[in-house]
Amino acid sequence: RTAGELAGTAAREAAALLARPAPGRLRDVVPAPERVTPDATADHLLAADAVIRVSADPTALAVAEQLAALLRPATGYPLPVTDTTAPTPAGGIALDLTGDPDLGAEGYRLDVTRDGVRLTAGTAAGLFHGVQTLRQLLPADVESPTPVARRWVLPGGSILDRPRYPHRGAMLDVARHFFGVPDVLRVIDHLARHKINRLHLHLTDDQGWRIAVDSWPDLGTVGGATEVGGGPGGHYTRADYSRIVTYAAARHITVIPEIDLPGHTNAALAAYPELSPDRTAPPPYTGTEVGFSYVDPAQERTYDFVADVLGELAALTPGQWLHIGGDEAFKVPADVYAGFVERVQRIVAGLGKTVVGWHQIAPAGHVDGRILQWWGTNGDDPVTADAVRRGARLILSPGNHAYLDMKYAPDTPIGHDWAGLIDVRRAYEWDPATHLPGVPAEAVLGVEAPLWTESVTNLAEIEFMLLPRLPAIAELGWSPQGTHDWEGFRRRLAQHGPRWTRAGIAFHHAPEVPWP
Ligand code: TNX
Repeated sequence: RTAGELAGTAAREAAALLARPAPGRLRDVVPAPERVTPDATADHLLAADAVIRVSADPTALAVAEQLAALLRPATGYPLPVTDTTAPTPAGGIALDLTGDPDLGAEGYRLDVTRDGVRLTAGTAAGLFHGVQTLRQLLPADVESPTPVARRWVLPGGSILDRPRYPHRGAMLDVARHFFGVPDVLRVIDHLARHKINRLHLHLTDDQGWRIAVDSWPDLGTVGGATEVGGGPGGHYTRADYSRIVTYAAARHITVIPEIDLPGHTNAALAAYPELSPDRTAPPPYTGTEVGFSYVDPAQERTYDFVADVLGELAALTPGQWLHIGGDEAFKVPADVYAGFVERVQRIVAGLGKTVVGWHQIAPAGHVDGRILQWWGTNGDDPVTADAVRRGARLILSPGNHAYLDMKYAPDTPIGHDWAGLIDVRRAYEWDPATHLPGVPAEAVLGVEAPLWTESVTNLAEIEFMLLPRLPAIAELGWSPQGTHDWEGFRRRLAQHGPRWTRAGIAFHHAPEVPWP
């Protein structure tokens, strides 16, 4: 569908919603919290003069300001933030950072009573995730950018919540089509809503190089000047990239940048023919084939290039991880490929970062802490299982469940189907702990939903492919296995359609979800 048609659908949904607002329920949270204890006698009416009180800590204060900024537009309430512990009028929201060590690095506790609302956590990240829950418990109108005159009631009871996995990621391919900073920031907002804590940026591929590198300046200016279909492409300046990283960090999301090596490098070769095996610049590539390009693993200059690029990127990236790609280098013989990956892994380790790579890097030797991102469609993968025995850990992105570039159904206007069709149920119905036979559950760090963008050209199309499948993957990463239940999930998910519509977010009205 075109953006116009999606917007039309959105407008109709908005009208329907205004006619019959749905009551909020403590269980309608996605991803499902670990423990929910409703108390129907304890609903809380947010007062127009409510105050947000917060522990005197700058990171907690930042979360309190974010909460106020979320609630002010729709409520029209002033919601002043104060770190004073002095008694304030009843009916406020308290954010308490002194919380219980059991809540871990990202957990929180939410108590809603008639007299007030209290969020408790041991970390600012925990408070932030609790704020996302609070937001989902208010009526969908809370997503309105302008004031709505109504009562703002939170369902009474308490929630205790902690993530199942430390890695809950989404990947955006900004190489096949380039997306500017505002689009990426908006995607980050969508991740934050669902308690996703990693944004993997696929920054380079055959069709474009998207990050400025001072020591190899033509990578961005020449390598970035194309994209699939022949559009103008683009690249991030260092300042652009830092803006993305900072915006994500403020939402407790770590950016994991990927430089795909040694294959998927046509854009780099077009900018620097000296990296190419025949020292000749290939023409810019705007098609969608894979596996034809590679940087020459047989010359030292290539490793200078890798060290310079990863060195600059490491310096710009506060997070712990650098993703080195490694997929589909079909033209590089297996032994040469393994040697190349081992050298690149050592470069990353030397920069003090942890290596992430697509699971094709499995045959290479182990380096401390390395993480494989598994994107297969058949869980019977002895090579990956062997790398795990040698110490690797896994992020699971099974192509036939988590690939958000797959079509929902045969008539989905964009997307691929090489890994099958992925409707919401298929995105949801798998278990990360047991998906790969021969891999112990402890080796799984979490899940990630990649969005490849050969066929995705604008923000509306990104949102259409992301929603409502991203919440399914987010729930697999966050919620305890015991909450896993398709019927419950689709009912909870349905309550989010009106929220997205209210926020002006395009999404796919998947037929298997009972949208209100
Ligand atoms: C495979 S998944 C690729 C990408 C494509 C994607 C399309 C992976 C590591 N490599 O280069 O964009 O399929 O679905």
